[in-house]
Parts: sequence; C-alpha cells; structure tokens
Amino acid sequence: MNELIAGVLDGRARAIARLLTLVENSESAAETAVTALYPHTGQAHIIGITGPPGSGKSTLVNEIAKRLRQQGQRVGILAIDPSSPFTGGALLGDRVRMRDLAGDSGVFIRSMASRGSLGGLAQATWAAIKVLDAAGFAKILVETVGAGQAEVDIARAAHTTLVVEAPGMGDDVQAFKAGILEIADILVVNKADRPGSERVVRSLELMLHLGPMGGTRHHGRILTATIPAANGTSSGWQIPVLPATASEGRGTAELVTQIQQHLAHLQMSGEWQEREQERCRHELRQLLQMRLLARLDTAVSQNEQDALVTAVAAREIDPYTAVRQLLNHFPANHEVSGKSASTT
Ligand SMILES: Nc1nc2c(ncn2[C@@H]2O[C@H](COP(=O)(O)OP(=O)(O)OP(=O)(O)O)[C@@H](O)[C@H]2O)c(=O)[nH]1
Ligand SMILES: [Mg+2]
Repeated sequence: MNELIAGVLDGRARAIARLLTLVENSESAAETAVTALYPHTGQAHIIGITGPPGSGKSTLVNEIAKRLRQQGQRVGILAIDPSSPFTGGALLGDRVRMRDLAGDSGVFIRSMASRGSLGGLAQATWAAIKVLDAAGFAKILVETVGAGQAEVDIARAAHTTLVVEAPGMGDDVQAFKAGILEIADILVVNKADRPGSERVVRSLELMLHLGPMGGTRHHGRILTATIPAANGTSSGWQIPVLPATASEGRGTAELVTQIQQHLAHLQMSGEWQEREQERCRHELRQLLQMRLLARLDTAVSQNEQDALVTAVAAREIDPYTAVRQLLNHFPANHEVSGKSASTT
C-alpha cells in the first residue's frame, strides 16, 4: 500500500489504476488510502457532469478534456454508472468514445459502477476523486448517468456542476423533474444540431426565471440567473444556458471558458471555501450514515430486522417504535439516555 501511495503522489498511471481498484473494492482500502493521501488533496477543480442517459455527457467530457489538455492542464476523468452492477463493461462505450485521449499521459480515465449499495458507490467515488487529486490532476471530470438522488449525491462532490440536457428526450426537461436544476452551475443543451433544441433552451430559460433562483434575461440564447447565496445575498454567479454540439466540438470552447469563469468566481467571491465546507459536511454525513448503518447490521441480525419490518407492515407496531427498538442496540443510545455513563 505504501508503495502504491508513493506512486500515486508521483502521478504514475499504473499506481493510480491499482489504487483505484483497491479503493473501489474495499472500504478499508479506501479508508487507508484517503487517510494517507488527504494532506495532498484540495488542489483539484472538481467538475461534475450529469444529466439524462444519452444526452451526450461522455462526448462532452471528451471534448472538454481535449480543450483542457490544449491548455496544458492534467485531466482526471471518472465515469460513474450507478445503474450498472458491473465495473467496466457497461461503460466500455465511454472508453471507446474517449479514445481521442488514449495514450496521453496527462489524462487518466476510469469507469466505476455500482457493486451493491449506492452509498458504497458514492463513498468509492469520493475516495477516487481524492486519489486523482493527490495524483496532481488539476481538473477532475466526474460523469454521472441519470438524474436520481444518487447522481445528485455524487454531484455534490463537485465544485462546478454541469447539467446536460438534449432535445428529444421526452416532453419535459428531465432536470426539472428530478430537481437537479438546483445543483446546476452551468446548463448545457447538447445536440443543438437536432430539432427542438431551441425549445429546450427556452424551457430551461423559463424554469430559471420562474424557479426560486429568480433570474435576469440576457441576450440571445444565453440565459442567466443569479443564485442567492446561503446567507441570502446574491452570490453573483449567472447560470449560463449553453447550446452545444459535442459530437462536432461546437460550443465546447465557450463551455470551457464558462467552467474557468465559474472557478474564478468561486475563488474571488470566497464561495470556494463555502463549497469546500459544504462538500466536507456532506461527505462526513454520508460516511457517518454508512458507518452507523453498518454498525446496526452488526448489532442486529438481518432476520431480526426483517421481523421488525414485517411487524410494521402488519400494523403490529408503528415505525417509530421499531426504530426505537433498533436504536436500543447502539451503545451510544445508552449514553444519551444516561443508562450507562461510560461506554466504549
Ligand atoms: N446529434 C448529436 N448527437 C450527439 C451529440 N453529442 C453526442 N451525440 C451522440 O449521442 C449518443 C450518446 O452520447 P454519449 O456521449 O454516450 O451520451 P451520455 O450522456 O454519456 O450517455 P450515457 O453515459 O449512456 O448516459 C452518441 O451516439 C453520441 O455520438 C450531438 O451534439 N449531436
Ligand atoms: Mg456516458
């Protein structure tokens, strides 16, 4: 493990690949790796790319990475697929599409898929991001498929989030349905070469106008809205809606410019620190949640848990009572209720 860590810190591709495999497959490996690498992280600009299946995220990632490489930046890419139970196969398509980048030592591409729980995938993703960060990649692009809670969770690991829509993916703009519009820093309407893209731009425009973010109309197709910061004051970032045709590399220069501008905005406004704080809070809570549930599973057998669930379903007991019974298995609960003054 120590050798691998040293290799990662040197930015060696083989070491990175091997450590990522360990991190993906074992929670304790993830813990060891993150503990060792953490002091070397915090340098990377993490960019999340999310949106419905087939909207062109991988194609966009490929184009963004190419442009960042032209600027001399090292780029790490993680493609996350929560819906796929297998690593690799499901995302082979991504690798093929990203072949432009193959052979470039300034780019590292990795696909990750769910093995078991979504919480596990989210945790592995957070750890993998740290591995790439410590390995010195200035930009880390994290592609997540779909628009569910899992994607939103993973997207929360990013400093800058792109939500990618495309025409012809159903009548409504999918981001709105899943509520992922709220996490967007930049909206991309890809497949601008297809009919209906103007309509998607307009409906996004309308949503930003009507939504809680308020908004101001800008010239042409570019729509802007101002996100109120947590403290109620305007953060000053205008969410752009950018049309793009990723398959032809059109609109991607402007996209990369906006990504850089968002980074500059975060740094100048002090929002970078706020986001770091939020990212860390979210990660801590996710880790804690996983650990606490794991503790519960150790303390209470699956059969016992099933019996409780059955009792709740049969209306024999209510869910609150069931949860109280489960919580009774936690030593911490005794401390809180004062039954045991000194545990652990
Ligand atoms: N017409 C058109 N097709 C595009 C464009 N961008 C991507 N595509 C095509 O759309 C299909 C899906 O592209 P991907 O980049 O794999 O989309 P994705 O969002 O990564 O897909 P998943 O990872 O499966 O969710 C591919 O056949 C691309 O060639 C575009 O701008 N215009
Ligand atoms: Mg993809």
